[in-house]
Amino acid sequence: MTHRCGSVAIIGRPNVGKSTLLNRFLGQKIAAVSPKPETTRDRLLGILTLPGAQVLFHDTPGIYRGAKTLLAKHQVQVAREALAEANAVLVMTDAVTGLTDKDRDLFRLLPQRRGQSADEKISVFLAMNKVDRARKPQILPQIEEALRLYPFREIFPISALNGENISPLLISLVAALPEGPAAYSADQVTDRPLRVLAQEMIREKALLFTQEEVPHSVAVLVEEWREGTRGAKLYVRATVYVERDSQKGILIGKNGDLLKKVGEASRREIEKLSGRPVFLDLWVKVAKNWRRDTIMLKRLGYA
Ligand SMILES: Nc1nc2c(ncn2[C@@H]2O[C@H](COP(=O)(O)OP(=O)(O)OP(=O)(O)O)[C@@H](O)[C@H]2O)c(=O)[nH]1
Ligand SMILES: [Mg+2]
Repeated sequence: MTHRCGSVAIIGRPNVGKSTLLNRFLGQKIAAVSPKPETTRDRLLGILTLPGAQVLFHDTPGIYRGAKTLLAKHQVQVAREALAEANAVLVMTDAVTGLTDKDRDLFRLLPQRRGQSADEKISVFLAMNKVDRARKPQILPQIEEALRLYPFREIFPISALNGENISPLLISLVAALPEGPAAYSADQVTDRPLRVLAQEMIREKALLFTQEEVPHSVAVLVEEWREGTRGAKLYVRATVYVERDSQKGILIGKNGDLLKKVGEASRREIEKLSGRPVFLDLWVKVAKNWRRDTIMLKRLGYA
């Protein structure tokens, strides 16, 4: 039997559901998901091992034009690199909002197919997500417009949230991958250490419980990660960075209530990831304008 292995870049404008889909494919949550745009800031590898194939999914930050801060430029760069390196590309749009100018801009970045050139080898699929909330008559015109703009190999209306149409999509993606042996062991889900996934879960909760400009100003660093001995809790000390004193106040909240909520919710996620009880020691610090600061971006892993 042939065995396939290759990478699939999941690409799309912010907030269409790329990370939700990655988690859905893996059947496990490794990527942060939130209703705020620009949740994903870095490429995240999710490894799906099947009986006849291994799919290396690359979740990417949302692509858009006019990125201003160093962090935002990094995000767009990361997504473009993943797009350039993938064996197959899965573009995602939002069926509820329909195609927007940001989607149309993104279609222009996709590999152009000219005759039998090398680019022909890259299959580009489109997933129109969130169909659980879209009206059926809305979808067909979107498919027609998408096909006028780009020769997608196949288009799938899906719901990353409830799993609708995910299996046929996965079958087509696997068929588009090159033949080859598995690149990772069957039990490996990502190449990132647990502590990095834990940082993402803490950031997800900080995003969830804050509004306006605060989510964009949040970064998380795990400073200490100590395995408990003989059934004792895993000790995790992490710092939530914000850009201004006022944001620090917001994140801590009255009597520390908000930070407590963030801490409890993220502790539960880290316990699921690590499979053991966790003691999470959460701190908030100000790093002035870190999104424009090269050194800070490096420390936070965004460079
Ligand atoms: N109704 C519905 N909501 C969805 C679906 N998929 C994702 N969402 C929601 O859409 C929001 C954004 O989801 P994410 O997975 O974080 O989107 P993303 O494309 O990774 O966003 P960025 O990382 O910011 O680019 C979240 O609130 C999700 O719960 C879906 O199929 N249906
Ligand atoms: Mg994301």
